[in-house]
Amino acid sequence: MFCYQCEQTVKGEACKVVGVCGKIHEVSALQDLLIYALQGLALVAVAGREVGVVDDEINVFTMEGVFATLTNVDFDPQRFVTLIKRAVALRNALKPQVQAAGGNTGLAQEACNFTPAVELTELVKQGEAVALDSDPHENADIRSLKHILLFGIKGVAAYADHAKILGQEDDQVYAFIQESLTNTLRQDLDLNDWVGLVLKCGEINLRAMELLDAGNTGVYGHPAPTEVPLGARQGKAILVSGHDLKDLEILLKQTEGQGINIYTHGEMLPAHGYPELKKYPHLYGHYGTAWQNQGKEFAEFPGSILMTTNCIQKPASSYQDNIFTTGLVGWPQVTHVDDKGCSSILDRVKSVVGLGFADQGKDFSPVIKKAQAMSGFASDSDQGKVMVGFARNTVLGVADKIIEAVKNKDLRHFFLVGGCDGAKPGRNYYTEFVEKVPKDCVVLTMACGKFRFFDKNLGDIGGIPRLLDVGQCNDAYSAIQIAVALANAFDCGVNDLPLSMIISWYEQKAVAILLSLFHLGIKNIRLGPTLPAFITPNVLKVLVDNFAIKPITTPDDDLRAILG
Ligand code: SF4
Ligand code: SF3
Repeated sequence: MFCYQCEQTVKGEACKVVGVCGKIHEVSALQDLLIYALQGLALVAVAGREVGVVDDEINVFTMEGVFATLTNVDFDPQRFVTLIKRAVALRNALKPQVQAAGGNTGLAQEACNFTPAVELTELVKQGEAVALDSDPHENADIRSLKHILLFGIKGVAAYADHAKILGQEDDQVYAFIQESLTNTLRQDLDLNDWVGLVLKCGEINLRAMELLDAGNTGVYGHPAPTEVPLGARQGKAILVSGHDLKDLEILLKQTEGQGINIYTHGEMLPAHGYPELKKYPHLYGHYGTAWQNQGKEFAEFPGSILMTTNCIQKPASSYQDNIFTTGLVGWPQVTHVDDKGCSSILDRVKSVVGLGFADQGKDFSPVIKKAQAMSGFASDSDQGKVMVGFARNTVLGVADKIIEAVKNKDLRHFFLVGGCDGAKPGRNYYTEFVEKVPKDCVVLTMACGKFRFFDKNLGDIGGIPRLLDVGQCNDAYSAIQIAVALANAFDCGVNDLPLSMIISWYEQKAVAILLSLFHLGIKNIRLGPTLPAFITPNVLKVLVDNFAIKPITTPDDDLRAILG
């Protein structure tokens, strides 16, 4: 195997034997083969688009297939076998339609003609042949940019999938994912072409995040400042982790009046700020911290656990029977709650005729039954509270106050300290950084990296809290909108604001967000804990020359460099 798509890759180079994330060689090969099968499907889909043949099912399938290969989403080999075979079946069914419409289906390309093997071991061999390092003669810089694009569209696919679940779609996002898959097969593009495609990925990702923002706020309302208890309430309990607000809503509806308290974990924390979610009195509080601590935290939770989307880790035997997956997330031998009987097309029809996308056919009764059979919390416990709900609507609602504080020099600087958390010790940088931020500065945060400091009381500046939780990584659009609105208010560019971005990355959604920031021309981002293994020195030079991106150093040095 050869996988280097995330930050924790072995020795900062690549996972070659087994993934640090727990991905085994077999799954890695099947993921590579799925991407290859999707490239073949995309070749036909792109040719179809040229002659007006656009297939909704293929658009959504391609997006979901790409998302399934994102770090910590799906570790189940059988599900990848199903996806590979489905990709080829869809490709074969589309070809004659495209041909009938006069399209050139690119029949000469191997990816268009590949037939998946019947046996798993043979499929794995097919996957090995198309691994990311399978062409030893490929120019290293071209490969770097090609893989930035591939990993970028994994992030785009993740955001677009979340948006689609909430009824928000834009065909240009599907088209870009398909075009990018076909472009990653091309040998005729030069470095400039690749840089252009990578920046275009940032632009499309911004659109995907905008759709998701519209989905989240359209369905659940704008997040409002909300106190979230970190302790427990006596009684039966279910823990929901991942990023999917729709799954949480379905579960809240299906547990109403049953005496079960619902707790959020990891990136589900911001759910408490949404009016249409916090109205459920049994959405009680938040339990635990970021994804990499789930082994300990899930083992200690006295109820069932629902894992929506990334980031799942190998479940310990102590809780393997208590954890359930849904959506695109999967782990072998873990019970999966799917949405059988409700195809994407049916979703769309329901939505159009006003039936909404009420529950997508999901039935969480196995999760609920397990919670009822478990002990739950024996007593109430108070472990403090945190505040959430400082997304764009709330922050911009007090823009006047913020502008006045900046003009009066009461508020010197904003720091956006956000991004992914992870297991490496170097990530203590982010805790220390926030602790050392001077008292006349505000910290905006988002995504799971905030669990390094989310429960710190930083006080306020004239009523403006010094720690503002904008939301999940899925809410990066909200943070960008805050920055753009402040720039407009001060009649300057985002780069001229007293704002510094201190970003932590782990998986490919963060790659897509970085590309969006580059697309917007945002400079001087400090990135850590380490730079991606898939960026070559020459590509890094392009990024440094154009965007002045820099690695984090120490909190003291970085603060001194920023504030003088
Ligand atoms: Fe390694 Fe990350 Fe790939 Fe997992 S996703 S195999 S940890 S590089
Ligand atoms: Fe975190 Fe996975 Fe990236 Fe959503 S939960 S930010 S790592």
